[in-house]
Amino acid sequence: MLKGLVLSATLNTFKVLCDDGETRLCSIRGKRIKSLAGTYNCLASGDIVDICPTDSGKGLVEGLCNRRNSFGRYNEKGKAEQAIAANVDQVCCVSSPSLPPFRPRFIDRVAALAEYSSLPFAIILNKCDLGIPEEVEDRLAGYEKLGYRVFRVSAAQNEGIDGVRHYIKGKLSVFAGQSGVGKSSLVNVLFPGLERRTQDVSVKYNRGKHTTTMSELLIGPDDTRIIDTPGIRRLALRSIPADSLSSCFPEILAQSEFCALGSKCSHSGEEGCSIIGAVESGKIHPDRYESYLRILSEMETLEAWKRTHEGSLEREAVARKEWARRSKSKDFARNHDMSDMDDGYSEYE
Ligand SMILES: Nc1nc2c(ncn2[C@@H]2O[C@H](COP(=O)(O)OP(=O)(O)O)[C@@H](O)[C@H]2O)c(=O)[nH]1
Ligand SMILES: [Mg+2]
Repeated sequence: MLKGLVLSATLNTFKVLCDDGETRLCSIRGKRIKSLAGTYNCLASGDIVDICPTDSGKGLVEGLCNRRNSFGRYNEKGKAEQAIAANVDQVCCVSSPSLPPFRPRFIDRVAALAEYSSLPFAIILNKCDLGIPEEVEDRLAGYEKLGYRVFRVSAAQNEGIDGVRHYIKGKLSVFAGQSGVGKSSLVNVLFPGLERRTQDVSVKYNRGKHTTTMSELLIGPDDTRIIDTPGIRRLALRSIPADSLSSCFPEILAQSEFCALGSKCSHSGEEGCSIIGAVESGKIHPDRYESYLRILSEMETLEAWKRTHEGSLEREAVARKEWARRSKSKDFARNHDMSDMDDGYSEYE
């Protein structure tokens, strides 16, 4: 049995660097790993696994070592938590000042996820050769004030790269960001010789196309490792409980100790809550607060949906079972036209 590091993962094939130095294409023995039941993809780049080598260049995953942490999102299509990276040391959100446009709300979500896993967070603003508009500089200054590192770079012109190189040296960093911001281009300048595929930003939609279709862990000099991720368009934060969200915004967390309403306060407009005052006095950036409120209301909508539908989903399951049982009986089928029974369930999705 060998230990191995998962470099990339699709639903059922995993590229694993084993500790004998060989990279093997592996599948999972028995098709599933118990501890990950219910998640969208079972293994993620960065996972440490036990491998039993089989044919040359192939192997079977026998087990998964406990994750130190994982970075991921809720996959709307698969309707389950999806780990994009595991066991990372830090999270870097790659952004661009334009092409695709700067999206601070997206950055706020990535930052909140990093905070939730207690991981250091940094912003790499790529494409600085395109110029940095003043409002983007303002926002970046805000992030720096929060203690987040901000790197202004250009992968195309090889500018500002040394700072990033130093920051990621000897660590495992996940590069998250919208598609087209230049994550793969950055990996290419940081790890020359790798030649990751990059692709022109789709001009029509002014947002990137997806070139990188799965996360991939890449290894450079000095034990520096990067997980290059596919462009993320939507980042649903369902893994964070609603009442932990305020602690994922350091400036809200810092002010919440002054909130007269105590730890039960959701800081979303309760009378007597001191957070609004902190927004008004400039201690909390109004736009960060807006991000907080949006994520919170998303979470609360979901919670409310769950509460109102819990009963009806159970009833629905019972009804469906009963329907299946009865429809097996021929008489029943003959007496019932089934053509309009197709899809009364989709409204719950
Ligand atoms: N102007 C400019 N374009 C860049 C820079 N870095 C990457 N690009 C371009 O942006 C597009 C998307 O890059 P890519 O690395 O595939 O982005 P990814 O989807 O985030 O991996 C490509 O056409 C790159 O040539 C940069 O620093 N400046
Ligand atoms: Mg890419």
